[in-house]
This record gives sequence, structure tokens and C-alpha cells, in this order.
Amino acid sequence: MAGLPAVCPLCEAACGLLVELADGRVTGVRGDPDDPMSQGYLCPKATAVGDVMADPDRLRAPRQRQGGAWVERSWAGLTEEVGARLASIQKAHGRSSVAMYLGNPVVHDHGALLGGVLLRKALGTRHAYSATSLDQLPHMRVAYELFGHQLLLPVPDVDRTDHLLVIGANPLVSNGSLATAPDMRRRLRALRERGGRLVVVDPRRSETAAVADQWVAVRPGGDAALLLGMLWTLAEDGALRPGRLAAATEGIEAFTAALRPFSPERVAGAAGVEAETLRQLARSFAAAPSAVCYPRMGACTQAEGGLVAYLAVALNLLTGNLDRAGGAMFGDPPADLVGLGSLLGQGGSAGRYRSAARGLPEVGGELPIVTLAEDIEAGAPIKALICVAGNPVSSAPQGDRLARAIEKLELVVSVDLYCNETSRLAHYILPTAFGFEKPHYDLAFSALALRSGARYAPALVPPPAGLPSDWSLLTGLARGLLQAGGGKGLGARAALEGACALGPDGIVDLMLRLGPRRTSLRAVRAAAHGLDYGPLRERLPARLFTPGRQIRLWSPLWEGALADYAGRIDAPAEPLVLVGRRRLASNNSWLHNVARLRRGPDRCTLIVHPEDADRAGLGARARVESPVGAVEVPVERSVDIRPGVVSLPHGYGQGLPGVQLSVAAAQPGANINHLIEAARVEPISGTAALSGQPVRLLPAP
Ligand SMILES: Nc1nc2c(c(=O)[nH]1)N[C@H]1C(S)=C(S)[C@@H](COP(=O)(O)OP(=O)(O)OC[C@H]3O[C@@H](n4cnc5c(=O)[nH]c(N)nc54)[C@H](O)[C@@H]3O)O[C@H]1N2
Ligand SMILES: Nc1nc2c(c(=O)[nH]1)N[C@H]1C(S)=C(S)[C@@H](COP(=O)(O)OP(=O)(O)OC[C@H]3O[C@@H](n4cnc5c(=O)[nH]c(N)nc54)[C@H](O)[C@@H]3O)O[C@H]1N2
Ligand code: SF4
Ligand SMILES: [Mo]
Repeated sequence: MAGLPAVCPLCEAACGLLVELADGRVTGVRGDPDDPMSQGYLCPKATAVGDVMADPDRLRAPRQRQGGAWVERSWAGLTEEVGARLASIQKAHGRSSVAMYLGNPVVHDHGALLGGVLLRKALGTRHAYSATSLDQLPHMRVAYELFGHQLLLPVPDVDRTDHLLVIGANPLVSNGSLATAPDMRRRLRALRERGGRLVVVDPRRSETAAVADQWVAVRPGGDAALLLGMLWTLAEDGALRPGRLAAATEGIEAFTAALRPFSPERVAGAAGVEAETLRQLARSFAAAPSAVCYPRMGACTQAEGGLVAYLAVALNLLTGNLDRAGGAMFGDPPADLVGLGSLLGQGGSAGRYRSAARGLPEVGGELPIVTLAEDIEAGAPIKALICVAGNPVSSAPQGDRLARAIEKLELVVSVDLYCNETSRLAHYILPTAFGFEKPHYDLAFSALALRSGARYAPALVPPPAGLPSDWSLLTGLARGLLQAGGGKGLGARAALEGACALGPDGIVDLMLRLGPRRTSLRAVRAAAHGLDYGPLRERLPARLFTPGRQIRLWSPLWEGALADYAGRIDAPAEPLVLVGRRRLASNNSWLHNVARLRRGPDRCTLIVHPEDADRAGLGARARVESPVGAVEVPVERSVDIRPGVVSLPHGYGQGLPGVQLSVAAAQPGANINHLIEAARVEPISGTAALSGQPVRLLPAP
């Protein structure tokens, strides 16, 4: 089978594909062996791209809710109409009266990403939210504080390291996150074959922990304690040797002094890990020729997420493993969003304004999504919401409460493929092109890839019924808004018209020309399987965006955070807490309608240690209760989880009224976020503490 080169838009691995088409339909997909990154790898979800494109439940026309019923609309004049309604709300109630939420798939489409940023700029609203505050925001906050740019995120150099310490990531299922490295199984096998060591810190023996040299069953939320105990040990051993970057780092002494209260004996209880194990973890990390600590979802979407993200950078830095081969390196993208952002004076921001009810700070121009419902309830002047490729009613804590708050708004616009948990509440659903109907350039993930490279895949088929791309829809809404006198006016209009003259591909071309490789989109396109510029290189201190190009390891922020943590480290452990997990054959909330991925047994199960199951008298099903909700789910007994911890996947629960997902709703499962308290955030960035929710178990019929 030959097949046309394409890129899988579903996850960060961004595998190269070869796609076979017949009559405009996808009839076959396989991995592209000539793709320099993925080398022929693909996962079972790749076929789902074609399934979503052809899904009968996919919306093929825009629709408007009129008197409780959906009415199909034509595209003619529609973006002007919606833009004008947004403008009139802004004129009556101020620019921030229109809220905007950008969901995860926005980052997987350069047109959606650029169009989303432009629309957000045009709106000029302070009520901007995204999936970031359910995900990697702590890492971004740390990058901004230490390196001066919120997108300067270190990537674990998995292919060259001798020691990989994974904290709260499960790349064998997630296929890697903030690390574009397709086929993690092969890469981890290669690590061990060259004599390297894989250590996984996770309350559950995850699929990745199961192939590791060592599984450390940390207490949920105990990772900051674990890292502090490790750093304390190395300080005591005199083994903190930052090497080359010592001269470019401010505050090493103050940081080291601040470790004093956190001896392994002192932190062992909070970590839920023996003091001796903490010493061993520290010493084997420091002794390896190269080593990297890789903290992800489970490490940052928890009560101490900001500290964990910070301490992981500190561990890499102070053992000489930051910005070196086999350590934590910085991406080297030919189209460089980081460089461009700082050219525009946008390395990031924090605390310029705060959410109304709880006073959580803005980070990078966004407020935490957990504040949206409470701010609407508290009467903040939010009257409208535009939700782009996102499903916060499913993906954010207490989504049921968010749904009730959204129902109070005057105008809700969903830009989405489906009528799902969130878009069912909209006044307009504006569907777009998807998958191989859109061109692909990895603007975001090329900056997180283990190798420097560039790859462009053109659209392979036209979208059905003339659906617009996300780019043209979002820029159309921005134009409609500005023309009707809403938004930020002149400056935004000039930026929008300039960007529209180029188009998303033109912008990428310009970025490639201005970027470090001085290449062009034409050159990239000429290489059908992509250009490969090789492994990552040392970038510091030149790549730093801080004054004086210094890594700001120490500041009052961290001083305060560590002092606060010392004050609560001895708090008694909750008897039972909930953590999440992912499944290979799903993607957050939205691939549940693909029949091919739903074969086999119900996977929305609660993993419970037999001791906990017996104590609660559980049979086949359990009722899980938290202070904010309850769900009933099938029980899966397993010793592969720390006692006192239960695990439930996220993204389920499609059985809500009005959802039009026939496959998913037939076997909807339960939504974990109905149990998670929106009040629980990590204090540094306001990111939702999705993990570590206290719960109670009861037998269910
Ligand atoms: N409890 C718990 N909650 C979690 C997580 C967890 O681990 N546990 N994970 C969190 C994480 S990491 C994330 S990233 C978020 C994700 O949360 P969200 O970004 O809010 O939601 P998704 O589930 O990714 O839904 C994406 C939506 O985009 C639509 N879509 C897909 N492709 C396109 C496209 O090309 N164009 C348009 N216009 N729409 C498209 C889909 O139909 C779907 O409705 O969830 C978070 N929520
Ligand atoms: N198949 C599939 N792939 C996906 C997705 C998907 O939904 N399905 N979603 C994509 C997205 S948006 C993202 S952001 C990535 C995320 O990808 P990863 O960062 O790899 O995250 P997860 O797979 O959720 O794994 C998180 C792990 O953290 C553990 N954990 C929970 N709490 C704690 C804790 O307190 N401490 C520690 N140390 N561990 C803890 C959990 O048990 C779990 O094994 O995956 C992406 N890839
Ligand atoms: S790992 Fe699977 S879902 Fe992710 S990009 Fe590759 S084929 Fe697509
Ligand atoms: Mo994510």
C-alpha cells in the first residue's frame, strides 16, 4: 500500500502516517516508515481520525438553538451575525463580559492555534481560559519564573539518557506529553538495552511502571516531599554539582539552604516512601552519567503541582543535567514560537489581575478554568462564552456545576465537531473541518520534540458540506466582532488583517524564514516525510529570556512556597484518595464515539486495592462519594495500586440529556470530574488538583 503522507493530529506524538483514500473516505492508515521521528509507529487511535471524519454523529452544518430545538443554519452571514452579537454584549457589559475557552485540540492544528490566539486578542477579554489550567500550567509558570519564558519547557532526552526518572506520567499509554517522542515503548526498551535505568514514581503500577527497573508507589501529592528528600540527600552528600550552568544560575546557595528542613526522615511520611528509598533514588540519579527527571500530568495536576514542577527542574539543574545530552533539554523548532513570542514582548505573565470570587492570579493571560463557574455564580460580569475545541463540562472539575453556570449565559458559542456535554448547552454550534481535511504543521509540538525537525502535510480531502477550517471560522468571528464595534478595535483589526493576508501557512512560512534554520515552507513541503535536523543541542544561557540571561532558581515566590509547604508537610494523610488514568484507545473526552475503539469490556472501572475493597465491603460495583458528588462504577480489584488510592479514567460520562453521541452514550461510564472539587488547586498557578481528591467507597447494587 502506498498512501499519502499525513500527520496524526490526535496526540503529541504526532506520528507520520500513510493514508489510503477511496471516494474521499479514509480506507487505510499505517505508520510512515520514512518519518524521521515516528519511523513507522502508530497506535490504535490513528484509524480513529478517519472514523471521526466519517462519523454520522459529526455535525456537518452549523446549528442554532431556537426555542429549545436545534435549527440548521447556512453559513451565509453567520460569522458576522455571531460576531455582532458578541460585540453588542461587549459594548453593553465591557470586553471581559465575553469569556473564551480553548480546548486541547487547538494546539494540534496550526490554523486553530493561530486563529484562536487572534480571536482572543481581538476580544481583549480577561476571562480567557483553556485546558492548560487542567494540565501543564505549573510547568509554564516555572519556566516563566526560572527561564523568563513560559513556553521554554525542558524536554527529557529519552534517547540519550542513562537514567530516566518519570514522575506521574504514563507514556506507554499517553504516548508522551510535553515530550514529542513517538513509540515510547521502543525508546524505553532502548534505554534499558544500553544499560540505562527507568524509575517510575506513581501511586499505581502503571503500564510504564510495569516495564521499569523500579516502581515507587508514592502517596498522591507526595512528590514534592520525595524530591525534597532526594535534593536534601544530595546536598548532604555534596553531590549537587550544576557544572556548566553554575555561573548562569542565581540563588543556588539560598535554594540549598532552604532544603534544610526536608531530611528524608522528615519527608518520608508525606511522600509515603521510606527514607532509605529516597536516599537510594537520589544517589542512583546523581551517579548516572546522565539523568533526567520527567514530571508530567500526575506530577503537576495535584495539590503540590507547582512545587513538583519547580523541584524537578532544580534536580535536573543541580545535578548538571539541565541542557545537556541525556538530560532535560530545550526544543529546537525551525518555526520558533518561543523566539517569536519574546520578539513581541510576550515571555509570559503572572498575577496582573485576579479572578473575581477566589482571587486566583492570571497566568500567561489566562485565568484558571476552575474559577469560571464560581465567577458566573458570584455575579461577575460574564455574559457570553466562546468554547473552541474544548469540552470543559466534561474535562473540568465539577462540570455539572459549570454546566448550570453556562446555562445562565446570554450567548454560548461552541466551535466543535459534535453536540457533546458542553456544546449541547450552546446557542450556536459551529462545526469545522477535521483531521485529513486540514493541512498540518506542528507549531507547538515541534518545540517539544526530541529532535529538531519540520514537517508539513497538506489537506488530503475537502471537508464535507463546505465546512470551514478552524482558522477561517475563528478569524471570521474575529472580523465580525471587530466590524460590529466589539473587541479591541484598531490594533486588533490591523493584526487580524495582516495575519489573514498571510493565512496560517503563510505565517508558518514567515516563521520558518525568520527562524534558526532560515528555511521556508516550500523547502519543508518538498520533503514529503519531513526534514530532520538531528538531536537537540545545548541552548543555555543564550536561550534564556531573563534579565542578564540568568536562571532564576531562587525568588520570594519559591521561598514562600517552601515555607508554606514545611508548614503543612506533617498534615495527616487522607484515608482514601482518587487519582486518574488514561486508556490507550481514548483521547480525553472525545473519541468515545468511535465504535472501533469501544470494543471489548467496559474500561471505565475503579481500580481498588483488595484491602480497600474488603474494608468497604465492595462487590462488583462501588459508589464513590466526594464532598461534591457521587458516581457508581464497576470495581476492578488489583494489587497494582497503593493501598488507600483508587483510580478512575477521565473523559467518560456522555449520558447527559441533549448529548448526540450515539455510540458513546450507549455505554457512557461515569465522569470522574463530578467527584473532583473545583476548590482544590495547586497554589502557585491555580491549576486544578485533579489528583488526590479525598473520596469514600460504598458498595453499590
Ligand atoms: N479528571 C481529569 N480531568 C482532566 C484530565 C485528567 O487527567 N483527569 N486531563 C486534562 C487534560 S490533560 C486535558 S488536555 C483536558 C482536555 O480537555 P478539553 O480540551 O476541554 O476537552 P477534550 O476532551 O480534549 O475535547 C476536545 C473537543 O474538541 C473537539 N475537537 C476535536 N478536534 C477538533 C478540531 O479539529 N476542531 C474543533 N473545532 N474541535 C475539535 C472534540 O469534539 C471535543 O469536543 O482534560 C483535562 N481534564
Ligand atoms: N491514549 C491517550 N493518550 C493521551 C491522552 C488520552 O486521553 N488518551 N491524553 C493526552 C493528553 S491531553 C495529555 S496531557 C497526556 C498526559 O499524559 P501523561 O502525562 O503521561 O499522563 P497520564 O497518562 O494521565 O498519567 C499520569 C499518571 O500519574 C499518576 N498519578 C496520579 N496522581 C499522582 C501523584 O500524585 N503523583 C504521581 N507521581 N503520580 C500520580 C497516575 O496514576 C498516572 O499513571 O496524554 C495525552 N495522550
Ligand atoms: S501515538 Fe497514536 S494518537 Fe498519538 S499521534 Fe501517534 S498514532 Fe496518533
Ligand atoms: Mo492534556
